[in-house]
Amino acid sequence: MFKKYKSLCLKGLLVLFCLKSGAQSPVRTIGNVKKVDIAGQQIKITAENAYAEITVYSPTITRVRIDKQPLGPDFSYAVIANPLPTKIKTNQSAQSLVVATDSLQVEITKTPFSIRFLTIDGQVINEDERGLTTSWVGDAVTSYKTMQEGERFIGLGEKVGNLDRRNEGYTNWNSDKFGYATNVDPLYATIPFYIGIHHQLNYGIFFDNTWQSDFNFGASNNRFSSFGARNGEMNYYFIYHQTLAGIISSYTSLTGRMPLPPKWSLGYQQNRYSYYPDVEVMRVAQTLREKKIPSDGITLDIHYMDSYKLFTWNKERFPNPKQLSSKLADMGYKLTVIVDPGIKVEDGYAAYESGKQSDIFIKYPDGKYYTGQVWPGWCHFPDFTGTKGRQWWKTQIKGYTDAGVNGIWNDMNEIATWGQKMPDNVLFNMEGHPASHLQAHNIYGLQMTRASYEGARENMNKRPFLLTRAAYAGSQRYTAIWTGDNRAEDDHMLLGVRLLNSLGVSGMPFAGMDIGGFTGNPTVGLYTRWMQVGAFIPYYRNHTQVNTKSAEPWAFGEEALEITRNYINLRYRLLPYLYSNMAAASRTGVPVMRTLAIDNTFDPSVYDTRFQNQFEFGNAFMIAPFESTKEFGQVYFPAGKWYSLYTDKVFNGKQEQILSLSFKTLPVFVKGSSIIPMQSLTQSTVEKPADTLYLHVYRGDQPNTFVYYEDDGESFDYEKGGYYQRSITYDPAKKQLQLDKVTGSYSSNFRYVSLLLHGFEDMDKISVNGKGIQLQKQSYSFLSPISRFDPQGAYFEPDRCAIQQATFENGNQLINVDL
Ligand code: NBV
Repeated sequence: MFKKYKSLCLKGLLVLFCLKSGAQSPVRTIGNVKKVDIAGQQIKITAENAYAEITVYSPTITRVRIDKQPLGPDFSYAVIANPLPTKIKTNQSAQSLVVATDSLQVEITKTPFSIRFLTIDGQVINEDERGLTTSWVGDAVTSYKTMQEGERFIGLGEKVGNLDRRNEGYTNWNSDKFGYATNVDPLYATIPFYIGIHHQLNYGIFFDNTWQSDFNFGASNNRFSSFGARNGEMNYYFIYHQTLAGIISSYTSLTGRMPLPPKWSLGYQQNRYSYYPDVEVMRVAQTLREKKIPSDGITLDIHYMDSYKLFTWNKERFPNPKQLSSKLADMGYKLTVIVDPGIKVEDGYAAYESGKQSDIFIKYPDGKYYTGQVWPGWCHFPDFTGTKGRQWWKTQIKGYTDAGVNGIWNDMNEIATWGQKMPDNVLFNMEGHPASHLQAHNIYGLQMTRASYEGARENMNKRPFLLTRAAYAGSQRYTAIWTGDNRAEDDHMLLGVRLLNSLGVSGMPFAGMDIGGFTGNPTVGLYTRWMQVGAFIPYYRNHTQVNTKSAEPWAFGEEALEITRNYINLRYRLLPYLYSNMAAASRTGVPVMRTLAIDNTFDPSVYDTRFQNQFEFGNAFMIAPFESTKEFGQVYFPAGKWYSLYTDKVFNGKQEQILSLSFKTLPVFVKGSSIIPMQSLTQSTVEKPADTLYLHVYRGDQPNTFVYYEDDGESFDYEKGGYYQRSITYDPAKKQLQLDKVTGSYSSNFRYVSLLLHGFEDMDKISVNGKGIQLQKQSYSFLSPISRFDPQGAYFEPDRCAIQQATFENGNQLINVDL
């Protein structure tokens, strides 16, 4: 006993001695720089305890890699860009090394190693917190950055909390969170990219590390912001740009942009867990048409399968899927089906047998397949991180596309298994560099959607629609995303808006949430408000859990149906505007649904928690969503001049207003100088609109350009120039509207342009290419009256705006309109 005590004391003394002498600190730092090699745009650094590599990717992007051992081969699932040839200047002294492009300086201090990013005129954008810099605790690596005065943080993808993430901490580990509370982290997706904002400067940091990662924006400390991972390299891209939109563009130049979605996926989608059998699907489709609710998509959830076995159809419920999809197609509908990664272990089941034969399932280190439990029972899971696994999956996807399916909805791809404790030691191919589950987990969903997208695209030969729950940075190249199993609660509607806004600044512009809420039953008020907000959400889908009440637009009474229809109608009339904006997002990465912080980055009010749910839909509309229970709402108007969508009443910018709220209308405002192309109402995107394009222009003080875009909406011809694109510029100083010459080889669907002028009451004439045209005074409404169930007259007579209208021929040539 005494002997044991004596030896324990000796051990304790030894530890104390080691810590005091600094020999054995549990934290490993980089230490002093010993050697610097400059080779073109790359600087290799050897320090006392680590190795670093600084690579200039472009004038605005610099990459930093640091590891304890010499840096290994470079590999990323997220980054698809290579460094662009960039002119750099270097300046080295005994104390430091400065690498400068024409818009950014990177300064490396040598004793000890520490990095600062500065503007060309020397303002600090971001700097390592001296004394902490980048360091390791065991294998976990973290970079610590000095918290700048007043610094705000936005982004990080699908993360709960406020728009400004200051004082919060987050973890990235894709997780299945059924009916999550509004403060739960992590959720389903990992996008380790955030934007820091301070002193009229903004920057982006993309930490490309797939292990479980942690971000700290001043949580439990008053010194630093930090990002790190449980293992792997410190590997981040630093992006500096003057505008926030420029940062998003730079980030998506690295990780890729959304391919142009098929137009039908921007229409209204009707969904539930699950519509079956086939006659029920047809009943829903027919009811939507009968009740004149414009719609484009119907989705089949897991009950279409035979005992939840993937790539099978339940023969009783869906005896002839091809016939169903073609009947739906005749009615203007596209069919989307859910796919889960788990393949049931069952002898004789075709996918199981062929998966085994092709040897594509993930395994334990001893070569035995990993088996986890999901809907069908015990399952194996394809390894999407290798060509063989993806190739196998693509051949299976063909079964769906052959059956006339247009959309693939990728669920449970975190991977979700019952128990939620998938073992760490399951192995993945990782393109020939075997990795454990710990490293592969966060990219499994990304690689699954890659295989689904490539399979669908190859087989269909037209644009497929893809939806996913789990994601990693770069997922936008293949898929849209939705925010999983939310609840039918007001807070969830507003949280959902913030999640989608955050996904938008994080490179994923095509996003949606379960409108109406997945778990529980919404009140009539909440359902209606949510459906109104949905009209301004890129992916507009109503979805609900199994065993909840019906949640189709007609399930909440006549009044809710009328109001909901009014907004779905508006959505369809806005399709030329939305489609053009989606095309812009696929060119630039800048999202359609966007936090006000994108255009008003340095205005503190947009981060105010009272106003943080307000968002823009393109740069013309501002939506102010409020809880369905509120009678009054406080709205903040950022700089500029804002028109009420319904009355054209003008609100000046940089002020707050208390507005009374109504169940029948959602507060929507239009920015002065906006240009909004619209079309006549159709019941689906398959139906051709009338041949007039309605071009709304709002008088303002600032010049504004809208890039109008049209194409066939379904093929890949646009990649070869098969589009119709023109810039439309409104210049108030010149009193001019100019429709530029068209580029691309597609012919517009619109023979005429009808100009609808808002705020131009003093005018009675315009001239189009020198020819005078009389303006017609009109009263106009974006909504329809609601009168169907009140024989005494209109139950809801929407407000109207006074506009001036004139119509002229469209075409491909330049059109000059003098106002
Ligand atoms: O496939 C059923 C559901 C689906 O409706 C939902 O949207 C997914 O998030 N799925 C999850 C499986 C489990 C639901 C409890």
